[in-house]
Amino acid sequence: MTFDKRKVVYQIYPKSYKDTTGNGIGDLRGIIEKLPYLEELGVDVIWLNPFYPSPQRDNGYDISDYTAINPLFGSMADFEELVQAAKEHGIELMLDMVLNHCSTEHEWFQKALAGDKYYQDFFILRDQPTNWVSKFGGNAWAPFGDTGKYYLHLFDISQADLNWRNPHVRKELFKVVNFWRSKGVKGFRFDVINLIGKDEELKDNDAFDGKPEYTDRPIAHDYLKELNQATYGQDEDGMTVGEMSFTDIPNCIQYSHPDSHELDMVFNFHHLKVDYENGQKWTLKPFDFEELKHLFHTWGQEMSEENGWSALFWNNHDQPRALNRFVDIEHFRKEGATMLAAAIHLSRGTPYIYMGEEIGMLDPDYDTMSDYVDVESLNAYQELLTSGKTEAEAFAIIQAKSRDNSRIPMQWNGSENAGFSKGTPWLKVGKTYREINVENEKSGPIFTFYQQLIRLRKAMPIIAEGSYQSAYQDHPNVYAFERHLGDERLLVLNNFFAKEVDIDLPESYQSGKILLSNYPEMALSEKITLKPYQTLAIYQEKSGSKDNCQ
Ligand code: TEU
Repeated sequence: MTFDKRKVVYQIYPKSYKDTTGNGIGDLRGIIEKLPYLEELGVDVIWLNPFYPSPQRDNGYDISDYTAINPLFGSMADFEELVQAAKEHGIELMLDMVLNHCSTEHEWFQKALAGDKYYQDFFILRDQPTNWVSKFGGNAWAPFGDTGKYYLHLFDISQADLNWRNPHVRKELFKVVNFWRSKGVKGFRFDVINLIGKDEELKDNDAFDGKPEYTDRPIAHDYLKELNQATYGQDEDGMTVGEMSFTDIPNCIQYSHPDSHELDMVFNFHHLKVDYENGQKWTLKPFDFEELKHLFHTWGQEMSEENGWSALFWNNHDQPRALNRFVDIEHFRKEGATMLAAAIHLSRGTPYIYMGEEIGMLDPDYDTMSDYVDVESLNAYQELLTSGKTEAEAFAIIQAKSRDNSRIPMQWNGSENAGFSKGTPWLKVGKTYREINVENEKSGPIFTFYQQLIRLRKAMPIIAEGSYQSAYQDHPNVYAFERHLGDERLLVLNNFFAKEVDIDLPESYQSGKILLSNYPEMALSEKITLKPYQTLAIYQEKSGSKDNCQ
């Protein structure tokens, strides 16, 4: 059975959601406490970032024990209670499975280091490093103890890549997924899962820091089929999503096509690189609307035609807030937040909401480098200085691009520490929490708009199931698409700019019904004007006409 396309996922970064113990770190009981809030929002699934034992070099993506709870976040009893309590609120859990690599503190790596040959074959060891660059900076290989060999770490030096070619490794990892299934978990998010299929022969490659040597290799698809069969493929109503690093459309179709029996859906990141100079993250550039529009149209169209399925998102724990990147927040935070939401929730795919997005949270706007803690940001700052940037220039880049931007504590109210913790938060709260917080925003336009989007998706099959058709492709300011289901049509217009823009409406939509907008009702006619950051969805129940939206 295929997953339910009416479902909406909400992502929680447990470390920053709600601290109930006063240790400054969010915990599982904090999530239990907030389930009524999540039910009110209307979400169906919550994806939790890793909460397993970990030295926290990469905030839990460096796992040292896959089947336990890090005491920082609570106990296994708390987890079991969370699964149960969530169910009572109509919510399922989705866990983060980091199966491409484990922490060098994991017993597998420790045994390997101690000379155990069986466990040495759990890792990717070579006599000579290749020229591949780690995603967190520097060479991707590090000396393996004093053996003279090197181990591969595509991420931090403390995250050793696992050798999926070894069937024992696959068996161990499948056991992990089944362990959590046995706890009642039906959703899984697989971290960088398109990197698991490294070639047997590892070669130097100057292109893209070596990425083509280990990304989207055909064998990754084989491993996913095997994973599917050995674990979640047997579940009736689960949901799986793969995070695909540096990927392409044909592979994503294959990963998510129902006949492939690999995954239900895929994340890709191309649309979040449209403000990168020459594809480089640690640069400053205003976003390129043409590129964004082109990417959305190409992915939307091709995934629709070939029956692939995308996870749709603007924010996650690795990205600065989309509001800071795409919107004039000084003047149009609310309009921008709601427009961005509609552009995704009404499109074809499964929408993901990252905690705080539903209240229009912003980047923290820290004042000094010492407020940042993320390993990637700290490495990047040093590399920027080495490359000749001044401290002020390097800091401005970190401020705009750091992953800490989205990891700041959730803003619950205007009291100290934003109501997140009674202790000292592990990461400083953002500057805006006295105004932007759940207490203030819950009856406001952003939160209620998200509720409406979630409700509409459940009520209207065209939103959950309809095909995707690009519209107004040449419009310089508007990203627009149509959804088709039988005779039904839905046109969604999104003005990405802080100014009014005109649209010529085809006849069939002039008599349509406005399903949703982030501005008060307007009359439909041949020519309409969209206000700054306006989103407008027009529904036509029986479109007899073949009018094109140009
Ligand atoms: O991120 C995958 C990834 O490719 C990152 O390099 C991402 O593009 C980058 O962080 C953006 O700057 C996943 C997790 O989401 C991330 O939190 C982990 O650090 C990473 O895998 C390693 O497990």
